[in-house]
Amino acid sequence: MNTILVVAPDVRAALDLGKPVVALESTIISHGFPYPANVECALTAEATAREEGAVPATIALIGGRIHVGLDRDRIEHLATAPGIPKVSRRDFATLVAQGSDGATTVAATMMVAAMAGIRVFATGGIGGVHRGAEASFDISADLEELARTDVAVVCAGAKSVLDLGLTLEYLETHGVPVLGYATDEFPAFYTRTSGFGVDARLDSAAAIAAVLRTRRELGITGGVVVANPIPREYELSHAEIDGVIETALAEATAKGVRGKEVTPFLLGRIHALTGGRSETANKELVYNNVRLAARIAGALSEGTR
Ligand code: PSU
Ligand code: MN
Repeated sequence: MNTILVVAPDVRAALDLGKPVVALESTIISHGFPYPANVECALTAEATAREEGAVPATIALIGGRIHVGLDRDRIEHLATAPGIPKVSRRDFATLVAQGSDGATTVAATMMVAAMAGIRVFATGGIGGVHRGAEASFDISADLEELARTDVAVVCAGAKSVLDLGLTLEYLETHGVPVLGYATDEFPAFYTRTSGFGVDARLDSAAAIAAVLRTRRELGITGGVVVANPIPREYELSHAEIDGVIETALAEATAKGVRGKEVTPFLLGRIHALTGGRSETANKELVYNNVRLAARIAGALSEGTR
């Protein structure tokens, strides 16, 4: 294990001292954005965590070793090398055993964060129950991981390429709380609203940290979704994004896209169809999530000193 899990020295030092650490994923780098937006997003996300007093730990597989904290060269590699595999729980051991690289999804990043002792993770959007899942059975492994792994995931909700109602039902069944940060509504990634509620509204990072601490005291395991709406100034309108999503979904169906290719395909088409606006929105919501995650990690770390 020690030789497979490579924890960067600054991440190791922060964890040992009980200082705030925020985990970041890498599927967003290899499959979520085109180059060079992916490098910019990854580096700015890390800088944002530091500005807020937390150490960023970007997680990925490099040559079969699980890295917790990446240097710039490795981020560039994940952003530019062709065919980096997308790693979820299912793929993890196979890719490690083969000495492969891999970009970790929310599910795989949660697994690694838990192995390393990191409690808070920031991303853009989580995977969920896809529209038409009653026929395709396409339900993201992110939801199963949230059911089992003790990490809080700060996100801007989920894209409406998914069936958000079914996604929330699934989380409820598996006992995963959806906490709204300063919102009563579950946000839909590009938009602040979705028409669906959250389980509880909490208006400060300290209040969210208190819930995480209480879960631990009570021995309640599993993940927590912290839903943080995109900042108003970067929000897209439902009118602008809904049509694009319908087009992307229709193209995926027409092309017969299946399995782990579905989400990257849809993300790529949305970016291509909306150009710079959705890319800016996507980057900014990530930074906004990193800021909140760093504050939650900070509040947790104050509670333990
Ligand atoms: N949703 C987004 N952006 C993303 C992803 C999802 O808006 O980058 C990525 C995350 O890494 C997430 C993964 O964990 O896609 C989910 O893939 P799937 O639906 O195949 O489980
Ligand atoms: Mn899927």
